[in-house]
Amino acid sequence: MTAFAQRVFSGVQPTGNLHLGNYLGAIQRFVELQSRYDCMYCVVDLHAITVWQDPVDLKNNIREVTAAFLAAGIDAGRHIVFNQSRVPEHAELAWVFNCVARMGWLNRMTQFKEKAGKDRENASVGLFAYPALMAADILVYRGTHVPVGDDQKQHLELSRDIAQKFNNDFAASITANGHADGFFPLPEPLITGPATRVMSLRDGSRKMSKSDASDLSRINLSDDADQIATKIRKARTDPEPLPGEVKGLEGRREAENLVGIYAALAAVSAQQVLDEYGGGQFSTFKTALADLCIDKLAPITGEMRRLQADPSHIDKVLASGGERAGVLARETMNAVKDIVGFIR
Ligand code: AQP
Repeated sequence: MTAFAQRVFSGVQPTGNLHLGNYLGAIQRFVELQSRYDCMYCVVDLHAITVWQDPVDLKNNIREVTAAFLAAGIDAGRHIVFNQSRVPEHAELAWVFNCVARMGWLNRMTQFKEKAGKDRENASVGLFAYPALMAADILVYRGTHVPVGDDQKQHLELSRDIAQKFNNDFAASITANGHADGFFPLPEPLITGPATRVMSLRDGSRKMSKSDASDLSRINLSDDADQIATKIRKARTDPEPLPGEVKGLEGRREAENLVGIYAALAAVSAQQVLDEYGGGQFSTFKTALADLCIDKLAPITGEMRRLQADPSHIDKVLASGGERAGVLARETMNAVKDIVGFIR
């Protein structure tokens, strides 16, 4: 198997209401990985339109995600920040992958089932084929590591299956075209830390999500200090005090979620949080959590607002990132065309 250069790729959908789950599960970790890898962080606008997006809102949301990347500390000079639709090779490779992936594989995707709900007949074809596009996003750069929240684990496994099947199906052609066998790496998910699945503040059985109808269910990256404090104060809990040991959080989803959020924001373990707050009332812990959350998010949200006030700067960052990404994507896509048997 070829030794692949290590490259991180990940994306965030510009679908509005960017929240604390997106930050802790993805963006904060994107920032950490910059010192160890070459990274590509993408605003995945092609994914966004798998469900209806108002065109004016979409433009604003693309800029909002880009601003969040930059405000959180992603260095768009050293790494690559861009929006997906600028690089047509994502869609081009996705088509090839649509022809590699099997219906049975996509039929098993739980996110499609959840998002399409009972009205499957009315869901877009794009929503169904979404994981093949996600595989293309990563593999068009031959990405090796993909930091994501826990909800994306199944899609990542599918990306690996697609890469593996492509490598097997075209093994002879891959070698004949001068590549060592195994044209695509099998990308590894990076799902670590105490907040890989941040749950709704109103219902500990559902993940915090952009599309939840209740704004109280999530902390938006656009919320101010008062909104954050109110949402944490109103967060659902149970009547018991916090336990002293992590084991005591079992079956107490809301408590576990708030402790996980605190741990991720403070960069400590859940046990360390319980060492400090175990045995105490939720009200005390919630006040400390609200203060911590405001403390950590305020510089980021403030910087986001500053950046969003100058859309032309954000657009320049995306244009430059798109150009650099395009060079890499074209190289892969040309090789894929040769391997598949297209004439170019
Ligand atoms: N609740 C979460 N906890 C931890 N990580 C999360 N992510 C999303 N929600 C949580 C991670 O954030 C990254 C970007 O996600 P996305 O915007 O591409 O898509 P999503 O998972 O569909 O986000 P939402 O907020 O849940 O949107 P809707 O409501 O549209 O379904 C990914 O790495 C994701 O794992």
